[in-house]
Amino acid sequence: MKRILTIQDISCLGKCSITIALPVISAMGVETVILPTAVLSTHTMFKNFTVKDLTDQLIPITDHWKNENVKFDAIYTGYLGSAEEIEIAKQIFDKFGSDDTLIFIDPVMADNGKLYPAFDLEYAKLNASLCSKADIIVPNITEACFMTGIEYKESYDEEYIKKLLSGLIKLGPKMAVITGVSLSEGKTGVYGYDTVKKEYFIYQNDRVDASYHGTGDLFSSIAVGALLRGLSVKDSFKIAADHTADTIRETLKNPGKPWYGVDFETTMPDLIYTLNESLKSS
Ligand code: PXL
Repeated sequence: MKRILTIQDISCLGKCSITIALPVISAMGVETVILPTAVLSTHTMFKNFTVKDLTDQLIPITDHWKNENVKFDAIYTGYLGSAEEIEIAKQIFDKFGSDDTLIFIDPVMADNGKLYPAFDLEYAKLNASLCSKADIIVPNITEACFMTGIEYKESYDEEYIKKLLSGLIKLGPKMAVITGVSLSEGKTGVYGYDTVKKEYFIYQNDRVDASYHGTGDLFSSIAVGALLRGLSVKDSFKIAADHTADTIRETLKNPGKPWYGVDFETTMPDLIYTLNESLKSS
């Protein structure tokens, strides 16, 4: 079984970061080791959330693993709470990374043209430097703008997305995949560039007109889980995009749906079915 390390916070209530990554990636058949950067009462879209920072634990915990000779097939970072945590994430890549370790970075910090409350421009620059170490980065358009210095646009064309991709690739990752890219009415999906194959790839599905917190974490967890199970990059991102959209659709049907996250628990059996079917035919 492949083993992944995911580094992000635990938002106890909120269905995001580790409370999505751990159940989803584990259910996909990949051993999921967690390194919690902080424990929050909820994610930061709630008012008055509490935070217990765990930055001082990151080195001792990973030193212990290193002494136990633990190896990881992939390291996946999501929401990192501070500049110091970004620096420590870089050290952890160096500590455990080898040519066979997939470094997958979701530079969670912004959406809809704005940085999340905890972050500033300096943090965005540091996130850009973290991305230089990645095999795959998966920013949304807003995050891509903050990291490349390119102006954010609500309406755009394919040329604009290619310009963002080229800016992201200059940061140094092997592959950049921009999420939430809508190139025609009623559609949305991903647009990526692979520097090894020197090719663009695009996948669009039907847009669901609702936005929920944690859907980016669901998308990234599925993509990295599928990659570790051996699916191709294109199939992994297709499953991630389709399943995230299906989960938002299912959530909208639930009259008692929470405002703060999606019902990924309801759609988990479908995800595992789709994954198994894709593995059979790949
Ligand atoms: O879903 C990303 C995320 C993760 N963790 C925390 C957050 C957010 C987004 O706002 O606040 C604590």
